[in-house]
Amino acid sequence: MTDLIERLRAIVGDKGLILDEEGKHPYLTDWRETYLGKALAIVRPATTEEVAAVVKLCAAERVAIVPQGGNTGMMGGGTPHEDGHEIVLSLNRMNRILDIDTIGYTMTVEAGVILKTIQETAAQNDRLFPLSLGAEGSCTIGGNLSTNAGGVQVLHYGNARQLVLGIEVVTPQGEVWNGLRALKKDNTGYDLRDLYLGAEGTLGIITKAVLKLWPKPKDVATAWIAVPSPEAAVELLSGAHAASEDNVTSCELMARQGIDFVLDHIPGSTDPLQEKYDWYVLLEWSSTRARRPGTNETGLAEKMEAYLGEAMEKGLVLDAALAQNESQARAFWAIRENHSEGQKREGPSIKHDISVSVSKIAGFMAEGVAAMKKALPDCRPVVFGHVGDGNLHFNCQSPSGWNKAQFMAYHHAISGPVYDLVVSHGGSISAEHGIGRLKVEDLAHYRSKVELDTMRAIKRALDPQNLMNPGKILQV
Ligand code: FAD
Ligand code: 2HG
Ligand code: ZN
Repeated sequence: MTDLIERLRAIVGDKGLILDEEGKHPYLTDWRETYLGKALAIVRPATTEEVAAVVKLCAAERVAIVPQGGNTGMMGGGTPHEDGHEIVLSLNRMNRILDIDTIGYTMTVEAGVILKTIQETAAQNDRLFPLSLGAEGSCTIGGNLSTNAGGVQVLHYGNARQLVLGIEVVTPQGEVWNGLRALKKDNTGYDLRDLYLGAEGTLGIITKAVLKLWPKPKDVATAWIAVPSPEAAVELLSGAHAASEDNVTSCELMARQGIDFVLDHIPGSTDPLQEKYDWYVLLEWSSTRARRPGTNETGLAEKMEAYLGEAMEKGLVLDAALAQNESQARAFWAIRENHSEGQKREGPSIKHDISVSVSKIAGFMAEGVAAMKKALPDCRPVVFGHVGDGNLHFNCQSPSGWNKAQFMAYHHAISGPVYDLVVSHGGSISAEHGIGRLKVEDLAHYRSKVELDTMRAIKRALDPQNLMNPGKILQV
């Protein structure tokens, strides 16, 4: 083993190697602290060539590799196993923006660039990179692409998969595939790019990407809205598409419970409305058309206000606050984006990152809450999410004061009926967080034999030694 470490050191240098237990620790546990693994070393290459050399060495020595970006994943995909035979290959030193092409609306980046840096670089160039999620200050684009991340603007711009043109990948054999093509059209055989996106590091390591950019919005309206029910939220969104002239960029649903956790645990959070309601929507419309000063033309804020007024008359809205400036809009967003942190601070929770078609949300929700309560009457459902995509974080918080072990004893009793219900509504048991380690058995249970056989065939063909993030997504 000393020999392996020395050969790794020869590739990445001292700066690229973490061997002491204290230094390794943050790389060995996931954001939710569900797993605590061990690793021979944390290896941090600085270039694609170094990644390729590390992978070649590991392939020759039959050492498994766990790729890791910002380590914000929810499914334990970036965490090594407990046996300590793997290395963690962190992309966090590959953090350079390589090119921004404002004419062609693309940005080329290394895989370890933090999402927020990409958003800011785009904005400085009067462009938008629309991927946006609560972990954006720490997650990396390589992790976003490897999980096909969603976030809060999917309903307008699509998942991570739709935001990328080309990628560079180091294969499990240590070969470099340069697929960094900035092409919107490219029908040349099997789509290798799409194979690696969402593969959670099980098929290769994404080292670079060419991302798509959009024009930067110039007029944005944001409202925090109390609604009587999830049905009303869905109907409000349905009408908003036309009322906004197809400018709805976010529509997030929240139940009161999640908001209370944020207000209780995140200092500085304040309730935007005076009264308490059961359900809320955070609605945002954005347009690239700037309001011309000195004209009477109506901007998005006025249009939204008029729309919400009509919706109130129809009983779809109970109360609403329209952000008067950017900092108020940011405060609304902070409440939504702090839902995961609020839940974490409150105590143990079981997450169900599910999707059903938008029109089935309301029906599913009533039955789903009943199923959770039947399994554990004192549990506290925490429902929020990207209602415009039919993606709900249909989470379940432990009864007040319970510890993790106590609550996790109910994991299958709670999740089984919820997932059965999702599947019976034609939905998905993982809408955006992937499978990682946490849902390996669920995937095997809920997907058909033909799908699983095809996935296994792909994995075996590309990674015959099963050294690339083994035990994640699939057991082969
Ligand atoms: P990591 O956690 O490091 O890794 C995730 C997976 O990708 C692992 O399997 C890892 O092996 C693999 N991987 C990482 N980098 C590479 C690479 N370069 N090549 C190959 N494989 C790689 N997710 C959403 O989809 N939508 C949300 O709205 C959302 N909100 C979140 C909010 C919070 C507060 C938190 C903590 C997480 C949230 N997530 C969300 C989950 C998470 O942020 C995303 O999955 C994110 O895309 C992971 O990026 P990362 O760099 O942290 O990846
Ligand atoms: C979000 O939408 C994330 O905020 C995290 O996907 C969801 O914590 C969760 O369950
Ligand atoms: Zn989400």
